[in-house]
Amino acid sequence: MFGSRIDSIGPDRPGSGCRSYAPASRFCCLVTGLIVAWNLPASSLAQPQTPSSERQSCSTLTQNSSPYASARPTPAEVAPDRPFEVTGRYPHDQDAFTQGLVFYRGELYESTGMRGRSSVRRVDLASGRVLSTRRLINELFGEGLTVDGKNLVQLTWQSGSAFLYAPADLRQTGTFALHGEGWGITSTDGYLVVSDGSAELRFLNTADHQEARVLPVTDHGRPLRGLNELEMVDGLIFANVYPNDCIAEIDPQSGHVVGWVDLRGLMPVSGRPDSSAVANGIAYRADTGELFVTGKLWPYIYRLKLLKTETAGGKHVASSDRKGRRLQ
Ligand SMILES: [Ca+2]
Repeated sequence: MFGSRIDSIGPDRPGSGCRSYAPASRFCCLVTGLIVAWNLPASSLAQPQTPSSERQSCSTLTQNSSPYASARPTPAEVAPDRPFEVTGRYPHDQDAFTQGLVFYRGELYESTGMRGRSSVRRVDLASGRVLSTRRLINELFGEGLTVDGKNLVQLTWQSGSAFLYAPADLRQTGTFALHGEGWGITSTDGYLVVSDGSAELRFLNTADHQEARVLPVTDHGRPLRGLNELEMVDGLIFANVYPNDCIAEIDPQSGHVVGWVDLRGLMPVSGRPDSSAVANGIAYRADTGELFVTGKLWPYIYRLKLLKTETAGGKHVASSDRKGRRLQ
């Protein structure tokens, strides 16, 4: 079982199925709320579906899917992968074309897309049950979701509008005009941060939704296109990069990619309904330091513990810090 694929893990009891992707020889399993860790040979944790020697880094993969392919990163230019452990797996509505995922006061909220199927919803993490939902009109395509301090804020794709909702009952409380396309959104320090699939993030003042600044995002000097669903994680902007299962860690001041969370192998391609079912959905619980990720039409939400890293021999490896809260 330890060396098997994630889809061979047992039934969907919350928190019962777990394994590690960290390169630091560690496997964690949550059993009745108690985490027990064993040190296992690194070979037993190997997860990639292709040999590591043939596996492209997220830096290379995302650049290869852009017009900048000729400027392919050299090994020295590849931002490091963030080691992590998978500490839980939860059922997720497989009809949900996930575009946004966020926690607010311990409750999980999700935005779904596709015309005629778009919604904002409150979800029970443990069971995957949709507790309440607000559907968008058929003409609208739901996109990213965040909280501005008291309201949920949901983007739409190409209709030039965003909506505010009361978290308690998903009652619409407002709307505002959105310039250009809406893809992902998160919030930080008085700003809403919006992506539109380009290599730029726009910071909007939370109070009046006016654009305050534009942040070009680069990976070793190369524009990183396809920025999608967003989440603030310990001062960094995490971004799903469409259409890959890679999360970029972005410095909000410089726009530089400082690391990657490589989700390839988390959800087997064979278990996806079609090619649109890519990783998209990041929600962070700052109180526990846990990251929750999913994808469009994925049957699961995964709980990850990010590991603190140290540099050893030029490579980033997981340290013994079990809190996983602080990113370096
Ligand atoms: Ca998010």
